[in-house]
Amino acid sequence: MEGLKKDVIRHVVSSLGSDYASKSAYNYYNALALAVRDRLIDNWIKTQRSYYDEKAKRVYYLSLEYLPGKSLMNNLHCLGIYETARKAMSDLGFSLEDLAEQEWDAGLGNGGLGRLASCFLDSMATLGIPGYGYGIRYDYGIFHQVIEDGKQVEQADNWMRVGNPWAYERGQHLFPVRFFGEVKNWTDEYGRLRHTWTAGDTVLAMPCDMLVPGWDNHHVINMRLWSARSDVEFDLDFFNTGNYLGAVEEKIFDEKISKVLYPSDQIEEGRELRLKQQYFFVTATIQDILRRFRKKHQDMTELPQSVAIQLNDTHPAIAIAELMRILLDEDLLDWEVAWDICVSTFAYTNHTILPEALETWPVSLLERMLPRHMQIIYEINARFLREVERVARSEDCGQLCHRDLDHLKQRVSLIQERPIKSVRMAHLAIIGSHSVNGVAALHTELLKARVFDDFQRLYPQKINNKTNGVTPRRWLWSANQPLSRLIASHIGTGFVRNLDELTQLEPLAADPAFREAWRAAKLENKQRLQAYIKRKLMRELHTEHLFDVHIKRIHEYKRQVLNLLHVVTAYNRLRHGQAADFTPRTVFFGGKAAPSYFMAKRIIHAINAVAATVNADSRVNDKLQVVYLPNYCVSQAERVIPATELSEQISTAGMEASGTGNMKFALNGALTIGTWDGATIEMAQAIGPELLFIFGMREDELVSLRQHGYNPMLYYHGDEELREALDMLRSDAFSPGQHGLFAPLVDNLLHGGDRFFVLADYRQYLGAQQDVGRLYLDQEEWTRRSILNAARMGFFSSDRAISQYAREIWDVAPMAGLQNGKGA
Ligand code: 26V
Repeated sequence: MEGLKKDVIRHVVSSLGSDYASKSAYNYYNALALAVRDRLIDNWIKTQRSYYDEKAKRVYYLSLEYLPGKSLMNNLHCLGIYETARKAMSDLGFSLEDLAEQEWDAGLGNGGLGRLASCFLDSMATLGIPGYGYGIRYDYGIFHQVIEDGKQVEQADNWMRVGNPWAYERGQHLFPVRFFGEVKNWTDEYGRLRHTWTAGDTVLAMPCDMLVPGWDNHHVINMRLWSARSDVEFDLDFFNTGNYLGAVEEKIFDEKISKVLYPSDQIEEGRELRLKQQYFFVTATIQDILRRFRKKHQDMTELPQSVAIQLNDTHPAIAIAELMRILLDEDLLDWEVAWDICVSTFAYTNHTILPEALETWPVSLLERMLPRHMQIIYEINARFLREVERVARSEDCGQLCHRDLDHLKQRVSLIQERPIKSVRMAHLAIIGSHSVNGVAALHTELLKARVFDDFQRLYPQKINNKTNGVTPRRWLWSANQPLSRLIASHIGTGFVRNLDELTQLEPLAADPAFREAWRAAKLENKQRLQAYIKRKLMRELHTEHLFDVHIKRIHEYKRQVLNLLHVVTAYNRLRHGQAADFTPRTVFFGGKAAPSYFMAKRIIHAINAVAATVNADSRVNDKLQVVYLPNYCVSQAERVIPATELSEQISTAGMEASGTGNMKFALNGALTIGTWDGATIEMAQAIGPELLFIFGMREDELVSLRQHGYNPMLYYHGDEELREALDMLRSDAFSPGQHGLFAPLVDNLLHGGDRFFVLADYRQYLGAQQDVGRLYLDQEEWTRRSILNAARMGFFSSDRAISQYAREIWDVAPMAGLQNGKGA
């Protein structure tokens, strides 16, 4: 402890240039972070060296998004120095919790996809897998959300303004990135046609490394994020021509590339700067991968034995064309050889089946920005379609006439003609990869049967499932110390590395003393949340209420509106004196809406309007409260999830690819009210469906309802409570003086076809909520179920997910000597 104290003081003085006697929390947080980083870097260097020494196959996880959140507490826990640090900082006059508050969340992602990437890096580090995360260091992460007059207002998230003590910026290792320009043809000595892309503009990519430690194992992996740097300052001529201001302007223009994260998910916007971000990130990453590979290899055909590249959705899929370009134009390999290398190296994960989220890029834009890549994509397509034709004809399918073949080719082509000629990035990713995986069982089945059914027929082995998981280090151990300590006192700490060990809790569910201790841990977390809400929102929570929580991105398919209709109905019953047996509850909502997503923003407004009305109504507000948590982010989730008793997972069946929040809640002892969707299905199967509150129509039922003509008006006319709730929303009951403010929401349900079947599930949802309220009155039974929920969540560790990727997709093994947590 004395060593850590000395290091912290030294960093306050020599790294931060401050007087250690001026007790600034900001300085002491930064100094502590630097002292922790010192303790990581040796192991990082040793880890990297061991990969070379053991000629380990490396995994590269390519993701445009990461959501690491805060690093301090996680790193202290991984290093096993949390208690030491707590004492050391307390000696220096600080509470560790207060210091941790100084850190800004690294919010370099939108939601589930980015957080999954961060959980996966944690698991690779913990399992000893030789892995790297590659991404972009956005200057501005996901916007900061404030709620003004009930509405979302976006503020810039200048997360690096306060400095980032965790990152190593490597300004001396720059990689060139080219855009535009033209392609020249030439003939090589064997008379073969060759191509050279001569650049237009050049930008530089600078690596910034963030260290990711494993749990108690000395294995530290790297998240390398690229930042755009102009090459203008390296080109003195630019300044010397006398156009100084012009040169500076160009510099600013170039560096725009890594300026900001696109804050929308599920809605594809197709902007030029976004494509630039993708290629910038991809080419820098591929150059870095090949640089490392070429240190030990000359023969490029050995690449798939040494390197596995996982594409996190299609955002980095242009990597397939980039690797082809390098192999063809720089290494001068033949097409077939190059293509084999690519397909064996790449694997692709799909994260959504919503058609509006499937990426396409206009051919005209690609031709201009990446002319050689566009040529390569055309060539990939031509060869692929010939192969499709060959396979289709070789099959003995009598009904396959020419017309069908043409249709098949149109459907699977990399190029779509309408509304504008574009490249389908998912098709490129599928054809260029040896593995295509979905992220939960149902999601994968839907990929096979619907979204990519033609590809499933063409390559029956390619599509596979890897159900998501979450890291127990952050989402149980670090976020929920009261519960973790209780668990550890009965079954030891092995569950942090091997989550299956939680099954040892099962017999304890029958033990009244353990149940009481379990409830006490939950209450402690509820009280912590109460204190936080009081500080931040100046609101007093009732900790005896059932805490009912719905936090995730705001999207129509996630159906926050369904939850809101339940709240309005509960409000009406209470007002009308029809709810004598109502179980008091506080309903929490939290989440960001894409700034351009009108309906999602209006949903936020409606939630806040209902909250204001309900909370101000003294007839009901001792029994029902609604809280909107502004600026939902990773660190807020870490506070809220441990305090949650009821987890809302109520997406339209078939729409939520997996969900990972669902797992975090159950792991922390919340019961789930949910639809038969995403990984919630597998959770119900692992836990026992009777221990969750499952309701609503299933995916196949919705398909047939749609086919037979879904008429939301039938539900409106047939259900008095539903009608009352919708009529109130449409009137000015929650928006005094602003009649019609929420009419778009209601009209969308009643006259816009209710694409996400909110009305169809309303009555069943109410029934399930009634069951929830009733069970909560029986605290012993509630607690028993809560314990069994957590005890059966072992499968949903990201360690299990990553082990499956490693074995079934990447063919990589953990580094020897690290598997049992014995440090190398
Ligand atoms: C799409 C787009 C479209 C263009 C603009 C930027 C952008 C950014 C992200 C996305 C993909 C969103 C897909 C996504 O986040 N899917 C979520 O992935 C989670 C991890 O697999 C999964 O748990 C969620 O169910 C799924 O919605």
